[in-house]
Amino acid sequence: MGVERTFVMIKPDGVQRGLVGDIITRFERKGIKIIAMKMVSVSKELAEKHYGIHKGKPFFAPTVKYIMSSPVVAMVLEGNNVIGMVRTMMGKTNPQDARMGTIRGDFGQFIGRNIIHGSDGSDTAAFEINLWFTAEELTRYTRIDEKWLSE
Ligand code: IDP
Ligand code: MG
Repeated sequence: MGVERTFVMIKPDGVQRGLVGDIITRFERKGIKIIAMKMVSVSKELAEKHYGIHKGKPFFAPTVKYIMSSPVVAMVLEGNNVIGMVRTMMGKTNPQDARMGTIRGDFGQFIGRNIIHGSDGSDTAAFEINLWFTAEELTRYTRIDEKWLSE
């Protein structure tokens, strides 16, 4: 709990299918703050580092290829308990198992095309934010609705 940061990536299928606006709108309306955002054409080196934890698994190479297949939107989100909240908003890894109302549940059909990535814990969030962004790219500001979000 407390204020956290998480790394989120709208994957190539999310960009190609025109879902960027809808996905970002969900985070904005939840009151989650975007502190960094950019489009990235992902290199093999970056893709393999990002998915390094899955090296050796059968889906490693296809997932690296998928993430390099078209630009992605990379962002850093900040807020209370934001790591878990984003995972809840994303839904389960396999869109077939993800509940309706979640991003993967509403928009996806296949585990290998599941639209969005979000860090799964505080250690991976720190690793991924550092991998994708420089310190200068992380902005600091107060949203005007912040005082209305908490008791
Ligand atoms: P997560 O994205 O929900 O954290 P992970 O198990 O960390 O799920 O897997 C990372 C990514 O690898 C998934 O989001 C998906 O793109 C891909 N992936 C995982 N398992 C499979 C699979 O069985 N087939 C195809 N792709 C998979
Ligand atoms: Mg994961």
